[in-house]
Amino acid sequence: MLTPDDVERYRETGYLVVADVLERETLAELKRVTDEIVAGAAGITEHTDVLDLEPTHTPAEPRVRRIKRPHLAHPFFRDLAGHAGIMAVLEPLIGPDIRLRAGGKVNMKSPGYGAPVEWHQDWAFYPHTNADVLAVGILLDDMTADNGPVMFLPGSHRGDVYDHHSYDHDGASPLGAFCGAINLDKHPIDLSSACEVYGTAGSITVHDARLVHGSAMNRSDAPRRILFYEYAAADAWPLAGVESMRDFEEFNGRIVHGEPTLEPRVEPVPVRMPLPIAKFQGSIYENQRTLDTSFFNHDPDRRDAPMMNEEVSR
Ligand SMILES: O=C(O)CCC(=O)C(=O)O
Repeated sequence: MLTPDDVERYRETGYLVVADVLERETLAELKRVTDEIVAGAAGITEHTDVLDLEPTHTPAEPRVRRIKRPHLAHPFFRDLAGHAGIMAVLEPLIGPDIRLRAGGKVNMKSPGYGAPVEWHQDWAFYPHTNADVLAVGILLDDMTADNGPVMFLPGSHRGDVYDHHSYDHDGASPLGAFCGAINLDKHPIDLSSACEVYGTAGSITVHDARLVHGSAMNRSDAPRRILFYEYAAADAWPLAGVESMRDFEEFNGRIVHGEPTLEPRVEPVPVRMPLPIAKFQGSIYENQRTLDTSFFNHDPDRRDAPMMNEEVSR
């Protein structure tokens, strides 16, 4: 259960870490199911609907970057999305009626090469009719200073929605194309107060969909796997084109707590649509390939170099 101070801190900073939310057996099962799905990467050459691969993946030496839409990949993940401990944390933040988003992922961040994620706001991918939208990160491993912890920029959820478009690749329209990462050339945001977040396996992070966040490559010997579920208040509806509602049964089938509604709550939230769609599809890592200037070092062969590329570190 969150205290009123926890809720206040969440409203102020845009994120929280809650320790030991998963029971020991649930965490063990989460790791087992994750390993089982990742084992499916042996022998494959291309990304699939379930697995997103590191650029250095080979069929003989499989390297998985992400399990996509885990709630569709295994019934365990669908059940875990409604975990009573997670719901107890979310209810004071976004109310009792809660829908799981159609996305979600397990970001694998394997030892030695697990990929960075460039700075972004989830809201840029999926704006809704109101701001009661957030993501929960369930730690499969201890997250430490060494294994590519998530970094959050406190308070940034109350500011602008930044440009997540790139402009200089072949065939880009005058509006550019969505690239899933903040254009730091256009918005030289002060990232010096960004906080690395640590926690033990079985703990959860919670962050507001508008919070600026990212993470560096995992250069350590320890894995850093996080299962991210994205949730919205049942009356926060995805804006047209962001998520299909044509299969309304499926849409409402993702209510994990409380009741669905036919009356979206519409509030004056800032919106930039993630359109035209990103040139590379399938995952945030693919979307971010067309970012004009990357912030993080993406080269596992240079893992002793600074984690932020020198020419852009500010
Ligand atoms: O895995 C991480 O470090 C951050 C992930 C993230 O923000 C995302 O995949 O949207």
